[in-house]
Amino acid sequence: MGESAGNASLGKKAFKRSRSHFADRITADGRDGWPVEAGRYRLVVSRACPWASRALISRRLLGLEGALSLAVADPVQDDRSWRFTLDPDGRDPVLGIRFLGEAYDAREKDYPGGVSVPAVVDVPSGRLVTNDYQQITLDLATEWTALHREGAPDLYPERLRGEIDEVVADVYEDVNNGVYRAGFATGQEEYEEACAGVFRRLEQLAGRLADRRYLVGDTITEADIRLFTTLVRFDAVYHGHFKCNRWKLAENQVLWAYARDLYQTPGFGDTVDFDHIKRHYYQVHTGINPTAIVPLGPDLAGWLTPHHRERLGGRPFGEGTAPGPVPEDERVPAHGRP
Ligand SMILES: N[C@@H](CCC(=O)N[C@@H](CS)C(=O)NCC(=O)O)C(=O)O
Repeated sequence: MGESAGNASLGKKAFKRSRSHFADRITADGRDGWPVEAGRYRLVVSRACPWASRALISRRLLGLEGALSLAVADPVQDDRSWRFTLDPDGRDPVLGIRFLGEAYDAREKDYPGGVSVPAVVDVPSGRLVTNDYQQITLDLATEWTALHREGAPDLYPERLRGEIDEVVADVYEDVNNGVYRAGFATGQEEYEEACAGVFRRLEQLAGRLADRRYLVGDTITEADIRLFTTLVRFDAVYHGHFKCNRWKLAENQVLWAYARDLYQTPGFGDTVDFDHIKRHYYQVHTGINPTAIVPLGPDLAGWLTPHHRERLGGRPFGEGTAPGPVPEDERVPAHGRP
């Protein structure tokens, strides 16, 4: 069950994110029955979803577009959850299904949990393999290496894993999930505790990033991907809709520059659709936005302004290189970009 289902049942209980139910892993040795194989799997995302966006970014940075195809769901779910209404006839052209739930059903009939993205589906059988968003990106980085592009960065370097794991645990608790706890709080105290935690952690991260370009080591890693997906949504949805409004990202010099630096790095900003992000949050969470009105702002032009973070040194891709252009059929439409 995802956070929207939590929203639908806003009761007295604190917001709690459920664990992914389908946690099979796609690995080089295929030990769970799902070996890494070019063309076999389809990554289903919503560009609105921060958890799915991690996978979108990793796939681009690692150059897996040709090996792992992509389905983008409509940002606005209906009562059957994620649907492929952006595709001709409302059907995913590869899986042939109208709702992501059909792949969940093919895997486990009458599965009682929610239908969530990201999801990786086995194309030949049409069955869901995994919706384990915490593991999917780690596996793309470490298990799919045979299919990485030439010059792909190491997003989860072995010698830095301890530090990355520590940083992402705090980022998850207070930032990635902290904004949801604030946004879906049903009591003043619960909200204040979560909101204060978000900003306490962001201030600590700003301190860490003041004189270093990236969170861990001197290259882009999994840790940056995970922080970025929350930061890029911050002023557009978390500041207003989730009431995380002590300050805007654009008012924090360090984090705003850090986020712009990543946004302007190939593989990050080119996956982001602000139109999908805003419509999803404001239209789907009617428990906290009953009118479903989508605000006009914020002005997105700032995302493209110079960030000057090169002065801190760092090598975005380490020994590797930047990814090439976005495949034509995956380009984010103009109204979703600054
Ligand atoms: N798979 C995780 C996290 C991923 C997640 O929450 N994704 C959201 C979108 S951002 C989702 O698909 N929620 C289900 C829904 O909205 O129907 C979960 O089960 O909580």
